Amino acid sequence: MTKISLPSHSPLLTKEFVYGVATASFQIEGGYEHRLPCIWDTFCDTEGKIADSSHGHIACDHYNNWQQDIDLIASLGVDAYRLSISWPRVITRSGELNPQGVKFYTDILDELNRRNIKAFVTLYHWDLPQYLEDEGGWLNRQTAYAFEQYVELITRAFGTRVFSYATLNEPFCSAFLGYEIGIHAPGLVGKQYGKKAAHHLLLAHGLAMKVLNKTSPNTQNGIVLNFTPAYPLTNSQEDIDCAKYADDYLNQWYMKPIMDGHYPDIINQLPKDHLPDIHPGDMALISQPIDYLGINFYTRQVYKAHPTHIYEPIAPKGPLTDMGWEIYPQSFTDLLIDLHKTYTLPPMYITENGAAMPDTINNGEVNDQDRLSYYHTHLNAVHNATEQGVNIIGYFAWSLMDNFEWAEGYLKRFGIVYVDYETQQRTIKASGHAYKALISNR
Ligand code: NCW
Repeated sequence: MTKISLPSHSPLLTKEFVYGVATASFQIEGGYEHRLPCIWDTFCDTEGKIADSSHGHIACDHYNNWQQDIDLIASLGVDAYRLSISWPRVITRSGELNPQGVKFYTDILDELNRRNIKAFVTLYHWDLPQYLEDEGGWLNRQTAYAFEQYVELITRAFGTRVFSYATLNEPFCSAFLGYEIGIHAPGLVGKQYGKKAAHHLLLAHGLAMKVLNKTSPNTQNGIVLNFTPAYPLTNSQEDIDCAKYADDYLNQWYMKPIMDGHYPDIINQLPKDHLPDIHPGDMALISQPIDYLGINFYTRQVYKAHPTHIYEPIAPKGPLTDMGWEIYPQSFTDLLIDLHKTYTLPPMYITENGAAMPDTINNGEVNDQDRLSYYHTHLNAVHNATEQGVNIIGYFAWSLMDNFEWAEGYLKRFGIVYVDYETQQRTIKASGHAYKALISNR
């Protein structure tokens, strides 16, 4: 396969449909000495947490290479670039703006605007300032108010440079992976933490939406959630109940409060010490209207009832990506249709979709047929959902380029552009060329 193709009548082939590429600050920037430490610096310094014992001090050195990287983005012909702001780069220890950090981003935003590339700015993609973690991080309600202040300051500083804001990226990952099973920063383990952290993250989202309505009423403002659809292994009631529980615990826990103003009913089954600390007015803040919903999709999980582990998925059968994640595009269509049936949805962007694959570079070329085919089947899965009335208005490939893949370090490559970390040379992969062709042939 050399091409990503879609049915000729597809809404994904109209000029209005937004195509973009996405990155996140900690994963690409480096420029470590020009910002405050964050929880991922500390996590990387903790033995045994990162597969290759690496860190984010240099990463793709985007801090120094951002101009060439914008050339690269422009050369792909995309309509939009989704980036995140490093909170510890733009805010000082005393909570004021750091002018040098702000300039780094305003220069990038100005350059994107000059080239007519829409800037989709994520305000939090996991790099919490370490000084806030020292006060309890997302277990401390005050962190939500610190986020509110940061959002107020940074969005005023950005003025009219931005097209769209996302408050948070994947609060599931911050709360569950970071504060419940400990495989992401800050690495806490305990069921008594996960839902408490989740609530403060959602509160931070609600507070930030209120700020954005005031400081940036003309941008599209929303949130980015990840979904890993849960399927029962068999039609037995036990397996169906198990998958439903997992879906409520892992996916709908973040969606339902935003859309419906309350947590899934399984909240009534949780032991008291696992419960979030909900104050009067919190759920109203959390469920304020959003202009759009960002959906990140990678894979599904299959569940079999188990006497003790209520939401332990079974090991996936192939085909798998290099992350060990099952490639199952039908579940992308199923997910979008389910959401459409369950909620009254705003327009949606696919804010991330893509695959890590074991790439090799040969004679200056990366022939990543497996990733190319992932994009082909998943874009068609999105198309199939639009046929059933789901309103998807854009799609972002994760990721623009290979980068620091969190607990996997530099071992997993998600880019449509290959990065040689020794030389910082970028090479567009076959998938990147195919993505470019899809966009320009619309
Ligand atoms: S780990 C994760 N990611 C990857 C990361 O690079 C990016 O920053 C994130 O936004 C790629 O996209 C997101 N997300 C976790 C998704 C959970 C999938 C669960 C699979 C379980 C088998």
